[in-house]
Amino acid sequence: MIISDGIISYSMPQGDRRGSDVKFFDFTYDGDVVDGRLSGGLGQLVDGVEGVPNFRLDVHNVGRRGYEWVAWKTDGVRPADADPVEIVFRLDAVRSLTAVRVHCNNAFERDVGVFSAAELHFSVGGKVFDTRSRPVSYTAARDAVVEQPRYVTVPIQPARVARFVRLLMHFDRRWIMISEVHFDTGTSGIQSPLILPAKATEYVLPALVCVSVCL
Ligand SMILES: [Ca+2]
Repeated sequence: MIISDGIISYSMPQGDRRGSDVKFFDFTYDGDVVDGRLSGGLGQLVDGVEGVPNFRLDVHNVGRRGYEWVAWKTDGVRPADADPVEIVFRLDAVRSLTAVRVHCNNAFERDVGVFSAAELHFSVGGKVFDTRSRPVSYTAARDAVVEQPRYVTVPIQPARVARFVRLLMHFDRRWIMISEVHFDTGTSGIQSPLILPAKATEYVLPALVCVSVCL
């Protein structure tokens, strides 16, 4: 099984089709796929492969154009009125988290854009979120100049301790298209992530040094 940044599984809706020939699915997802929902597994969001700007290319010759991207579209409503895309991540242990980084396409000429806003909700046990802390809200500056994909960093300050993270991404344009998600883990000065027992009570840490654990 792939393990990236301590992520042992993520759950989310399956990606959408674009036209008749391009599917922005998570093709390598190894969990359950039921009625368009993925749960309990890992796939292309943590495989280390980033998408290229032109999502209509098959740059790796896998027989699928845009293979690196997983994408969702608004369902006939204005982007501002569409439900956000929700992804719930399960980590291998309770960790202190200082940022989430999402690799996004911004091909706005084709109605693809970085999310307008993101929210992060935290839980130790996975059933109840935000019992001891408020969600993190982040507003992304709209870029209508550069279409190049980029990592969008959602800072978590102060750091939050959690084993489950719910990420909500709000639409800015008709499509949200992502290819990687990474978590940054705070440390207390040592070169290893702070990992607490799963039974630890959720609490807020003071601001810590942000050290990427992207492997
Ligand atoms: Ca990927």
